[in-house]
Amino acid sequence: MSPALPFSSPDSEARVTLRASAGDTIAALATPVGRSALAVLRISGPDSRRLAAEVFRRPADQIPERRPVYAAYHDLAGNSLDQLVWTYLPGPGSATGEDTLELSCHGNPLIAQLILADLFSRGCRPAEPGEFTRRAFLAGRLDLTQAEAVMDLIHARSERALAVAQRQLRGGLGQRVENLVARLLLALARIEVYVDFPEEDLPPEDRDLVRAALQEVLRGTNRLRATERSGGFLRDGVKTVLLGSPNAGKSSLLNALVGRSRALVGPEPGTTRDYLEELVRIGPHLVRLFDTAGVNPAPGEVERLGMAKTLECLTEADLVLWVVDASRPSLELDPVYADQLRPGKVLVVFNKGDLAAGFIAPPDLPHPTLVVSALTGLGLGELGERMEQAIERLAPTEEGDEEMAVNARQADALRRAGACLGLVLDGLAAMPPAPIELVSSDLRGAVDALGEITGRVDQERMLDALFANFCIGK
Ligand SMILES: Nc1nc2c(ncn2[C@@H]2O[C@H](COP(=O)(O)OP(=O)(O)OP(=O)(O)O)[C@@H](O)[C@H]2O)c(=O)[nH]1
Ligand SMILES: [Mg+2]
Repeated sequence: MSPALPFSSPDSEARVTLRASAGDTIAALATPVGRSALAVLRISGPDSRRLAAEVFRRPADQIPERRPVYAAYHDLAGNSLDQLVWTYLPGPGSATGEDTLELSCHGNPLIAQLILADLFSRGCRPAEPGEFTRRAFLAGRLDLTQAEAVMDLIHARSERALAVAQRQLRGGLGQRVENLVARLLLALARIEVYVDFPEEDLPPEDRDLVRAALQEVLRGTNRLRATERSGGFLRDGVKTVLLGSPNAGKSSLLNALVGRSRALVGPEPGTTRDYLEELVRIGPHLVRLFDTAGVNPAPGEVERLGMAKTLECLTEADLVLWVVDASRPSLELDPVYADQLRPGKVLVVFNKGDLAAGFIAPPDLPHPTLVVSALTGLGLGELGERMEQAIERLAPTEEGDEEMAVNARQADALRRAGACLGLVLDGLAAMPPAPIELVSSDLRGAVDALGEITGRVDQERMLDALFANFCIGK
């Protein structure tokens, strides 16, 4: 399933597998509670084979492996609870690395409940949240980035979020991090030899080699860290604010983009008082669209409160759709709002294009413009495309990084690794160079920080392996 990562010795995996499978046997419903064609129950742990033998009334040594079987499930009292399909997968070649049993019963929550209750009375216990994935990690079937990807995959709400989660689940991010770690360890090995021989100084040619390698790792670390912004976009959506004068058609545009009548629309200015938000998919992206109270130069009391909320939304916006009525085009905006309209995050949307035949947007605006009609649908396809392009520009990725997006935990580890590497590089560049013990300790700090990302780095073991390739004095 997961590609073999460098340095994970079979020995260390055997150790964790032992620990994981010394545990108890867990069971849980893997599908939502409710009526459906099927419900899936998962069981993992050392009792899986015994349970299969008991409930399907077969000798324990005649349990088919890796093959679906259709049979009646018998509870402790001997009642048949359901005719279902079950599959037994022995460890370590299962998802959790343990013996597992999977049941597909009829999708009535009562059946699933009765089966679960029976399994519990036979010695299983209810699985805790995430426990199957946790066991997979402990058994070395997944690294931490892959375990996190399982959650991301389940929660993904856009095509891009799906693609990123899939790639991470395949080990894409873990592999990248492990490559960086491997390069750090080579550098560490080169340096540490001299810790043991204090009378020798790190020769200049070694120092240059190490520095060049570390600079490259630092670049790789920063590059990965830069994908955090798109990570935020994937999980929470790109915060996009509809801003403009009262009556420009902001709420109508929100409704058009969402595809249903979500916001109140009215002929009177000042219809929207409080902001409202709605998730919408624009191309492969998830967008969190905010409809706001119009910016009125002479607001009433409640309108003023609404406008304060508009400003709050605006300051946090990733992208702004500045909506202007094309039939009465005015680009005047209170400076408090206008100051937030930094180029790169603004699209000027001239709405009511149906009322302004022949309208041409002023060419001297510092933002891209387009003409639409929320009423007739004119230009809405183009609006989607332009939003898509703007989002791509907000979180630019280097080639090959399109399906990478680190989360906050990973970004924090990358930041700490980068800080350690900065210290190492400063230490090596200083004249005279910093003591080698210090440099090596900072370098280990960087290895540790990166290791937290996958949770797989067994430093001592890797160092042993690496040092084995170095001869003394080198
Ligand atoms: N002809 C035409 N009318 C539109 C268009 N978009 C909105 N309208 C009308 O303009 C009026 C105001 O629309 P809203 O969507 O409520 O405008 P808003 O910007 O949300 O207004 P506030 O909430 O008051 O700030 C309504 O009567 C809409 O039917 C359009 O593209 N063409
Ligand atoms: Mg409105």
